[in-house]
Amino acid sequence: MKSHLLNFIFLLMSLLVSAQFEPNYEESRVPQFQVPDPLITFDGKKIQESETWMKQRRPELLRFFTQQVYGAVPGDLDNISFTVLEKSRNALDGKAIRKQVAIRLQRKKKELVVTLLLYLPKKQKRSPLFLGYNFYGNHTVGKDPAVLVPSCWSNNNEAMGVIQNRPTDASRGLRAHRWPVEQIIEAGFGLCTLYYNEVDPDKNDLSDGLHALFYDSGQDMPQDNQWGSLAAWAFGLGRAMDYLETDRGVDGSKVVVFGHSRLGKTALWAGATDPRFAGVISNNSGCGGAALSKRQFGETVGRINNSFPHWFCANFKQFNENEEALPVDQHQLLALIAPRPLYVASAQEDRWADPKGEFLSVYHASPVYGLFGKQGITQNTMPMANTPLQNTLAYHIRTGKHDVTDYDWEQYIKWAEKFIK
Ligand code: GTR
Repeated sequence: MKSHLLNFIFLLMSLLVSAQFEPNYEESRVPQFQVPDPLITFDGKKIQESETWMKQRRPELLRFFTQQVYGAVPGDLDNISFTVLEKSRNALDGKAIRKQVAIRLQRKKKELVVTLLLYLPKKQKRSPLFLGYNFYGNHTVGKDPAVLVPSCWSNNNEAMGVIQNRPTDASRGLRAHRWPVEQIIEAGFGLCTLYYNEVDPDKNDLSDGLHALFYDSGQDMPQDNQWGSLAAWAFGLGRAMDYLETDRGVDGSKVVVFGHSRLGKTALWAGATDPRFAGVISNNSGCGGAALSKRQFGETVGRINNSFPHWFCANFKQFNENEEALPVDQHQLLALIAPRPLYVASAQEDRWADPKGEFLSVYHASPVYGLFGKQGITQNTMPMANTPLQNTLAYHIRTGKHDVTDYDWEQYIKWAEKFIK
């Protein structure tokens, strides 16, 4: 009898705990909240012109996201240099130029080398270009046998050809479906990609990669307001941009930074912190990316910080299960990119990333674009699936899962032809 009672109590408790920790996928259970107004300063002043946005409001928001969300870059590099490792004028059946470039980052006698893979259309001199990280190595974006296999630490994944924590030739081309290189080249854009684990390994000890390069001697953790991995990856995109500005085949004023999922969060932060990026594309970036945190729909601040304690700065953990205390929300991250073109995309089955929260974020960033005379998204209801809204601010939700598809790229190319080229 006693053990029955104990079992019953145990069952009841686990039900209560799981109800509390079960992600919310019900619109009716989204808490009531006020969307912080991007055009009212922290001390209550209304912003009415683009100049005061740029001089007052934007800097205070950027400071908040830097100090409390993604973390500050802790210093400067001593040196950066570029070496072309390989080049061909006959890539992709003669349609493209391929380059592989080593970026050497040096600081206090330490160094980190990151490899860029570039494809540039042959038909023009200087190309606008999409820049984005890949998840498994440059050699996974296509079947091209000349692409170098990285040798850095990687998460074991036999299906993706990562064995004993190293990528292998077996993963060549396994992510080609996410990178329609031919179509990109055909449309007159270049593509530059790099492997995110080369920049900062995606594991939570923060012992290596860019973090190690910037530690003072004896230090093995960033300070509470200093960068997590997302900010380190964003910094890496900036260094790729440093190279792209020197490449005569690239139009450095037309580089669009692109990313999917955690790398979509990264692309947004890169766009917010580095004004050289002419445009930004966030594909299914979700929590800590485009989605409004205060909706607590799907992945929440507490969940993301528990699963990936190394992505954000330590200060961000004060908002675990405490989103209402946030004086900002992610639409203000999007607004930091204004007036530059920005595309946010969701997938219908990607509820974990909260498509509606991603849409509303674009909607609530729109008044800031309006200050600059740029068109955002003015309808406050979500468009139907597969019916993109493409202004300077653009949004689509497509049918299907968390992924990057040909459909997504078709939209990005069409939009970039209009707003970047
Ligand atoms: C998930 C994470 C998401 C998203 C995704 C990804 O596990 O919860 O925020 O970043 O990983 O990057 O693939």
